[in-house]
Amino acid sequence: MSERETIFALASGAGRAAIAVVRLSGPGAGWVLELLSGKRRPQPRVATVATLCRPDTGERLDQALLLWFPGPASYTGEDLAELHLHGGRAVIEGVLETLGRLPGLRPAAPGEFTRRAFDHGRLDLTEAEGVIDLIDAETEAQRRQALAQLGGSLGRLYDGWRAAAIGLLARAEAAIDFVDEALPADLEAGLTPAITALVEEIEAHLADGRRGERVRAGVSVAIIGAPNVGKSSLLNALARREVAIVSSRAGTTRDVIEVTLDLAGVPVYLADTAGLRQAVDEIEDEGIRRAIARAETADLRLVVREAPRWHEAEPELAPWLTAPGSLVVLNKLDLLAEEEAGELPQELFRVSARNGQGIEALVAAMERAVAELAAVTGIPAVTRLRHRQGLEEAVVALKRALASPTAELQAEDLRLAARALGRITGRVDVEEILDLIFREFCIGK
Ligand SMILES: Nc1nc2c(ncn2[C@@H]2O[C@H](COP(=O)(O)OP(=O)(O)OP(=O)(O)O)[C@@H](O)[C@H]2O)c(=O)[nH]1
Ligand SMILES: [Mg+2]
Repeated sequence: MSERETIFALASGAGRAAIAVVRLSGPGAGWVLELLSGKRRPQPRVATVATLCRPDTGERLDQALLLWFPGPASYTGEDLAELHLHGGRAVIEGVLETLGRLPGLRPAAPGEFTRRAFDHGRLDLTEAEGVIDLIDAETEAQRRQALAQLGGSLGRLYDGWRAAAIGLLARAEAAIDFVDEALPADLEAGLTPAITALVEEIEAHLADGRRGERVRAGVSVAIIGAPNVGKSSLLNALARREVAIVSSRAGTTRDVIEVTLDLAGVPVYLADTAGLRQAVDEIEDEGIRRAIARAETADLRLVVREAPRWHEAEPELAPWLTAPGSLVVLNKLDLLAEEEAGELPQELFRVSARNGQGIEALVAAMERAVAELAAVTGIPAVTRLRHRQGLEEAVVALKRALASPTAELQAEDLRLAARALGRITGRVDVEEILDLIFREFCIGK
């Protein structure tokens, strides 16, 4: 590898703050610390106060805290320095401008610090993705999952499977060498069950109902029902603010209106939709089409009906009432006298969007359903489509290996399986996927 440039970037958020952190990585990091502070580089990993000055004019830039992490035991695996500055705009600009004028230094590209960490073997690709997810995490479940991934739980699992596939490949290749002789019985006998066992293990991991991907991407919930039953009122009650327009006119909501909730630590996209009925105009017709599309793709549905009319048939709603993932909600409970309310089916959710009755129980049920869909158990789950595709590719190759007519073809399929698994953690031909992954990063990470 040719001598790398030293990169620098503001690692903390943009805008005025108490502290701003500028990070430098590369061979010149230690030299920069000495140049700006006018002192020998500080002791490794010990915070040291220093006055930073422009090297050309001697003008003071800031009273800062310096951290020095000599490579290779740093985040990037290279010499790394952090300047903890006062977070004022002029301080940050003065320091960045000064760094930009120094020879061998340049601003970092998005994700470049983590890319260097990967290049130096400090992280595998799943761990690097864990870093992105942790930065993006907005809920508790997302944080937990990202931390586990960053800690290497997924990487270890996939690397283990890759090692198993390579072990099988070695055995298959041994079989090729024995082609003219009697194959040692244990070699031949052991291979098929071992491949089958690996297939089963990977398939069990894939059959997780997309729990991990849901934690990252969120769970979608659609509110559907006839016009005027109180869908928008329910959305507002659940969101605890007036998001959607409520009116006594049937057909008020035309478009899909979405709010984000945090339920059981998982982001939930709750969508209010147009009431389902025979549309009276073109716009309503389009709204109803969107409502149905949303209901079809949602992970969960709140099917809303009016409590006083719960026994009336609603043909438009019939298929949704019994569909898996549907929670039937009887709204406007406040319109019923107590004894009438007592006659309602107890298994349905009885609420009043107007006075809040029953909303808490509905939220609790939604939380249980969301937790089931996006359970964050101790077991690592598939968190990205990229991983899912690699695992599926490996399973296809392993299954082909089971049916291979010759030892040579079997070996080739096992090699493909190992490569598909290796690509997930970045062990083989990774170049083409690297750019894609690191592009998701922000500058300074
Ligand atoms: N008494 C009572 N009235 C309610 C309740 N929820 C909603 N309403 C009233 O029912 C009417 C319709 O409410 P919306 O929330 O606009 O109903 P919607 O289902 O969104 O209607 P569309 O958007 O037209 O499909 C309004 O007058 C609300 O004030 C409730 O729990 N109790
Ligand atoms: Mg509405």
